[in-house]
Amino acid sequence: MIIKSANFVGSFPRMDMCPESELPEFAFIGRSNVGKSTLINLLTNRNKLAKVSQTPGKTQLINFFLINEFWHLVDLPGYGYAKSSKSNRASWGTMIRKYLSARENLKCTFVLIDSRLPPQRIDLEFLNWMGQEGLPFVLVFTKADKNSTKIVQQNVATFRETMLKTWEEIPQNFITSSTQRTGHQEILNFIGEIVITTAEELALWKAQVAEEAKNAPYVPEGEDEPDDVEVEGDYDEEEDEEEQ
Ligand SMILES: Nc1nc2c(ncn2[C@@H]2O[C@H](COP(=O)(O)OP(=O)(O)O)[C@@H](O)[C@H]2O)c(=O)[nH]1
Ligand SMILES: [Mg+2]
Repeated sequence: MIIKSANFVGSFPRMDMCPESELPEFAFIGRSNVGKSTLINLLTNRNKLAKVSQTPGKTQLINFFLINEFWHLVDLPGYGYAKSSKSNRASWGTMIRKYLSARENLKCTFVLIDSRLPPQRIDLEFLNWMGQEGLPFVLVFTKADKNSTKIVQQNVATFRETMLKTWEEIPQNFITSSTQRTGHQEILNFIGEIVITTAEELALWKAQVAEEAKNAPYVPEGEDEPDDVEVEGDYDEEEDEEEQ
């Protein structure tokens, strides 16, 4: 997928304040400083779309971006910043859990993992919660340029092995570097495949609506139009009302 447009939609403090939408949505989350903002900038090819933060853990907002006018990229606040207060962390948990488990158009969450580190408890706990909730996610190992390919591969393997102690299978993973500008195209292609499916479904649905409109009963000019003509997509509601 090629990014033709990327626009900031807004920042929202709570799930129920997020814009209502049927567009496919993809969320990005990870520990503070894992490289989330940097990755979002790399993905969208915009230098300052997501602020590369100097004060990790400070932003506690859900940030929405509209990509190619057709899908939402959602930048979730980072977790596990040591200096954030207990109450801060608790409200982070509630807000994020609500968004992740209740957002119906959320297609997949990208969970970012620092490729330099051995498996971190906070990441594993978060992933276990995602698993318990049955929420779809993939892993992104960031900052791959900080070590040799061999060490990165070893760390990825260790992470997967650790997960396999409690998981039957693990979703796929991506490896990214902002300095080498690698890994982002694979992520975009992954998103593209899901979005295209949805686009096809949308086109099909539109064709169906057009077909139904074409087959609607002919109404001679001057006569009262039945309520359900020319009200695209409202047929079910109208029928329901008649049955009552
Ligand atoms: N070398 C290298 N540094 C990175 C990479 N990704 C992020 N960083 C750096 O890591 C720091 C934290 O990145 P940021 O995107 O602000 O992390 P966030 O808190 O998860 O949004 C910044 O200094 C980035 O420049 C990467 O792939 N390679
Ligand atoms: Mg950030």
